[in-house]
Amino acid sequence: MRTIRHLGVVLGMAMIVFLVGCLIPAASEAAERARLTFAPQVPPPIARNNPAVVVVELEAIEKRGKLSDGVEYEFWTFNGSVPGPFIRLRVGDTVEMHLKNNMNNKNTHTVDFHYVTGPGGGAGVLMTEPGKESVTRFKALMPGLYIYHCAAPPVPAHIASGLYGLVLVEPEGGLPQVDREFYVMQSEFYTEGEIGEPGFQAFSSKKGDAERPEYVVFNGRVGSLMPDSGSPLKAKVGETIRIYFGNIGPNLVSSFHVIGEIFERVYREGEVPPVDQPDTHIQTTLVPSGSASIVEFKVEVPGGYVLVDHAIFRINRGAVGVLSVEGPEAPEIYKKIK
Ligand SMILES: [Cu+2]
Repeated sequence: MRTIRHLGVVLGMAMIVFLVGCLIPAASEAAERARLTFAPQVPPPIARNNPAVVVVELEAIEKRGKLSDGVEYEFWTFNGSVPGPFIRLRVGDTVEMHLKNNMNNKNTHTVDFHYVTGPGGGAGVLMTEPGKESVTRFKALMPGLYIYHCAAPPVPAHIASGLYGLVLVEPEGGLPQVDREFYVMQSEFYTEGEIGEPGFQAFSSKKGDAERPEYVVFNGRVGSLMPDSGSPLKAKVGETIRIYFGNIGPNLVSSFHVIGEIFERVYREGEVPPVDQPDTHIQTTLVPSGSASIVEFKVEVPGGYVLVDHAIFRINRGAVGVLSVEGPEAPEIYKKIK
């Protein structure tokens, strides 16, 4: 009898421990690791409808890579890629930010996040020497599509070398659903040799000062968004497309245009849908250096749609890509008669 009563007490205590164990995680914010993607891929929409603690891990890596066919450049990258990863958050999230600076790097790096409210957008507290790691906490106060970039001195050289990317902070309730989302970022490269000059090309601070780029590209190199690139943009007739378009410059303003399409909606300079009165039926949209816009459109006719900076001589410097659309012809919209 005493044994049974003793067992009852033990079971009761175990039940209390179990219940407390269940209650503790529910009482604190859920922590999760941000799912990062490389251009032109975008992470899936945020599924939760409450803020969370989100761990974001970036690593500055300096490495030589291909800028164009036969042309190499000393890229400074986040996580090995130019542009750096796309980071997707929700308004109200607390970001636990980890910045590593690879031990083989020669330079100090940091990040200025345009979504961060506070001095330098975090650049001061994230300043990190090679082989070190910095950890910070930032709260995402406002929804938007934001640039992030290195801001270690000399800032222009660090940006011109490839240290930038985009952060999307979703509003409460998320963004309206679309069929496909793409991540495209425009930037310039200032090389000692003229465009096309083969071999390794060092960064030219002089050309940066003069605002005379040799290359103007989408997603970090010439041809990254061409059909044979290994990361082409593809869609099907009838689908809705959303492009998160960033322009880091470092000098030029972009006149972003998709040949053969009209942007049904444009959200300028970091604004995100839904908004009461979006800008509609836009042919070309201006994206300042250090900003980003969202464009949305539906593809009705199959074929190739060419992404350009409509300051059109820049297509000769690399600012060109293709969205390939497959599906049935639509002769009621588009047809050759003779
Ligand atoms: Cu840097």
